[in-house]
Amino acid sequence: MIKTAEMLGKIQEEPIMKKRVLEKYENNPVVTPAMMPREVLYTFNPGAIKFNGKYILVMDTTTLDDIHRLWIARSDDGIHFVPDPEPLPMPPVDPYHPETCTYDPRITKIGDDYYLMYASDLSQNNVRIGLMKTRDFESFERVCTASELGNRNGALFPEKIDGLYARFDRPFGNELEPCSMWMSYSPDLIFWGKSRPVTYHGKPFMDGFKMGAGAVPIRTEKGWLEIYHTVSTTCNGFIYRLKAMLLDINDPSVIIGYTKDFILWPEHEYENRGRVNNVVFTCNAIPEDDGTLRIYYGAADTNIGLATGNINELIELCLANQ
Ligand code: BMA
Repeated sequence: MIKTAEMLGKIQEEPIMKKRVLEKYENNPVVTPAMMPREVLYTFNPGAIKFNGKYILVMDTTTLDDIHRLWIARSDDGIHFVPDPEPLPMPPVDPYHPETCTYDPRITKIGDDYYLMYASDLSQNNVRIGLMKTRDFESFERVCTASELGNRNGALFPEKIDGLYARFDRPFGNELEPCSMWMSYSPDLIFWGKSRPVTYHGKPFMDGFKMGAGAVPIRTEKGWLEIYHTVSTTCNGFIYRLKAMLLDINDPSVIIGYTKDFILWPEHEYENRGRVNNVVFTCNAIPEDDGTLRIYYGAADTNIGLATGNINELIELCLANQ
């Protein structure tokens, strides 16, 4: 039907309902390179957790030598962050497994330990998953040297599944057939195996051109809630956006629902222009006692934004697509 000008006028007068499942903080970004104590190129993709009542971000920070280093920022209110004077003191590596860039840290609390699972690059084609732990966010102990080639987006589950540690990972495919999210298991956090793709109705689940774990999964009464990233291709390159999925509590390789629509996407200048344009990317979401979920996210690989939503609403959205 062709719409007349009068009809269009009426449509425009109707109130526009634009409630989103995730709302971005109005004064985003919460961290920018300009806030750092020394000149850096980018601050992005933070691991995030609450520790002794404070919010901690372990950020990807690119120093002027173009190396990605982990760097902590701390806050009392989750909005005003103060970066440490220096990058995070990395524990030593063994000579067979040197690390150049360390990035995308995901923080998982197990018992009294806070694990940081991160991507470790020696070169573009030599990406591995590293793991270290801390109890105070001042000093860090290496759990294992990143040694498996061609894997990243490691996100450690906060509890064992069937007696084994569990993680999401994203083994590399190639540019034509990039891999999606997988699960792997380990008896000791060093040797990983029993790997299997994350599945939906028995089939490997693929969303977008590439996809991978985002946040460390959160246990809920309805299943593991996972915020993940999905990558679309356009004429001008990739767009990184976020969705959520719900996974079986006893077998998290099984998807029991997911949000059909994007829940977070780049739209503002601080998300659209930077080291890599059009990217929102998360490593941790913090569940609060009142049911709020705080998602800290990297924006255009340059800044850090905050978005909040309600955990139950996200679960309901996932369960709408089973
Ligand atoms: C991914 C990771 C992220 C980055 C994203 C967009 O592969 O390397 O650190 O935010 O690409 O550049």
